[in-house]
Amino acid sequence: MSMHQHYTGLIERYRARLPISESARVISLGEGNTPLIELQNIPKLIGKDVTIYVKYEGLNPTGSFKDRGMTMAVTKAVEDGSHAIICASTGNTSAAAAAYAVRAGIKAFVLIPEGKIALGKLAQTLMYGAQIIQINGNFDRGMALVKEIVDHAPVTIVNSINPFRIEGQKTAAFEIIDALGDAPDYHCLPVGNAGNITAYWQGYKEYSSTIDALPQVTAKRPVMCGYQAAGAAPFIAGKMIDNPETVATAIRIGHPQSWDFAWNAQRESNGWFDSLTDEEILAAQKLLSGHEGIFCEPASAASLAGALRDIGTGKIPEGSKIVCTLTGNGLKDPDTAIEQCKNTHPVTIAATLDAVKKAILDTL
Ligand code: AN7
Repeated sequence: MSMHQHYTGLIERYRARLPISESARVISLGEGNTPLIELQNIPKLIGKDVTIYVKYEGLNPTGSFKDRGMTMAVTKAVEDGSHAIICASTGNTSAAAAAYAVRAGIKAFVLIPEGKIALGKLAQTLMYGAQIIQINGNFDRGMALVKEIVDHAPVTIVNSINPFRIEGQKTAAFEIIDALGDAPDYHCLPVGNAGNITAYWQGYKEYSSTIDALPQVTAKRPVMCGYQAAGAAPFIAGKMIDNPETVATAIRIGHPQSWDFAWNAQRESNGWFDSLTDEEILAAQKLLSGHEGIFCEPASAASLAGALRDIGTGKIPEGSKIVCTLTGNGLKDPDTAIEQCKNTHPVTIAATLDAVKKAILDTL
């Protein structure tokens, strides 16, 4: 075998487990194959005997897990002869749709809520050259419009109601089993539309049910723990909510599209949904960056915030192996990061050796 195996994306890696035809032109940017990083400092800090891994999806080509679903959705759209895709988005889906569309040579239309998209996501989507349709309404309104517009214009929806999105995203569970040799005990992730929790659960079930192909894998499946922002927590309310609000704009969603699938994942895995305040989410984001060197966006930190709370109360017992998905890169939302560090903003000093020496010695 060559020493220089070239990774060409998750469709090639998991082709046998994906609904993809031999002849399809694969639209890929080398997505997937993201690191599963064991936290070294935070477990000691909280004084608990747990093993926590983070699946760092922020290292995908456009900086979020959406690329996993988008490589499949756009490959399928192109195969079906579509010339344009459309999505509603809180930001990451629009960036991914825009990138894969331009790669494929088709058009992308993205509906985004005005003023509620993190800066990095807007910058990417502009640079990839998508048609941005900014609406005077939130994500849920945009999603409703996208579902209607397909009867009036020749566009393919690439939100996670597109089943190929879920197919692509399930590969994250495959990668975790491949890395650990088995599923973890608990899998924690942020929940917005609930496409991702649906995809992971499908992935865990599919991989653990084919133990012929992978004799080392047992039938173990994780408990699925879904975390929402308190101001945008329909799964905790038990019903859709109309005016979701949270600093974690990625999950500012009140009408999740994968409602039934997500409840199914919760029931089948004996898992749960819970909510975190914006303060708890931001504290977890800072804890992770400041103690492990891993920078995720606010929505992603809901997974760790939830896990740490549930480890603290013993709901997740000591001895457990836990995976938290970090859905998006911290660089996506520089405004929130800088705002969070406003009390540690650097002071400017004279450009002299003395002043720099003093600045260092005062701090050591
Ligand atoms: C960083 O981009 O819905 O529960 O339009 O960007 O599968 O919806 C983003 C969702 C978590 C929630 N973390 O995942 C969009 C969008 C990040 C996200 C979620 C999103 P789902």
